[in-house]
Amino acid sequence: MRSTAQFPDEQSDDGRFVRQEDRFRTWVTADGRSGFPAVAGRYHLYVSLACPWAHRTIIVRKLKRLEETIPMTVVDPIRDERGWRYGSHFLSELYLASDPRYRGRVTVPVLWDRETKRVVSNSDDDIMRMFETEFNAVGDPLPDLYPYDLRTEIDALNAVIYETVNDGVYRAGFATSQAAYEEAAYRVFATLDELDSRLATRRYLFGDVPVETDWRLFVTLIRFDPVYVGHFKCNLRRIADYPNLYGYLRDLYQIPGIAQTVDFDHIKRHYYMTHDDINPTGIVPIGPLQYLELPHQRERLSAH
Ligand SMILES: N[C@@H](CCC(=O)N[C@@H](CS)C(=O)NCC(=O)O)C(=O)O
Repeated sequence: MRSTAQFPDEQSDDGRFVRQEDRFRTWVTADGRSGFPAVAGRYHLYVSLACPWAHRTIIVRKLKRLEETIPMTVVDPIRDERGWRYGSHFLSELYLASDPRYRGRVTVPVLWDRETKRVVSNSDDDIMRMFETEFNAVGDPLPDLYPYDLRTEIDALNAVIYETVNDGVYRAGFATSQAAYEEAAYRVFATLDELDSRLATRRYLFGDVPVETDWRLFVTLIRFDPVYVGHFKCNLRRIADYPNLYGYLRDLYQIPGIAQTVDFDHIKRHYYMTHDDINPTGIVPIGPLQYLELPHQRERLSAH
């Protein structure tokens, strides 16, 4: 095994990438019982446009019409050894203000409370859910991205997609042994193959309307051909090679407001220029050409 892991503290002895736990997991609630009531103007979201986990929270903020309620700061796409930065500030300042002993990786997304001046959450899963369910009185109750009667199934599919696809591409890309890489990479494609079949008869993962699982998957699919195929060596197939996943990706991309949340320049520059252990030259590839505006013809799968 080579010793040059991208994140040495998150590497197992057999060369696997084992992601750190989220440190801040307080909840903003509609009724304020947590001490953090869902009111307009109190919270601030810090994101990177490159990061798939942050991207999920940007999409939910947009779909739930929370852009005025929850202002957002976009960090620079390139990190140096001092971490994420915006203007003359570093994201680490927010972490250290909340916990002076914090020694983990400083990650996006971050939901910051302007009143107590601390990080409420650095968990994208939790931030998505808060935006989906707790801000209905100040945002928009529709679309319902976490419908009550589907919650068990949504949670189950989220878990598979997280482990094998969302984090799966990172497990492949950050592996430092051939065995760990192959195991993770094959699992990525096993799940993508299954999802492609599932999407042969359904417009979205759970039927006629997208739910949070679709957006959780979207953020990985949109980065797949430009980044994960090359940079993370997930190259058995491209999304563009999948008959159903490719149309599904275009369908989601063409939903009003979504294309504006996708910044391929930040995405490509971030991955290829920041992970210097896996791309030491920092050269950013010129391709691929993409055709995400092409008709997707998936309306035919809708019941109405
Ligand atoms: N578990 C976090 C994951 C966030 C994460 O890993 N973000 C990456 C960017 S894609 C990051 O900020 N990395 C900072 C670093 O690697 O130092 C979440 O759920 O939000």
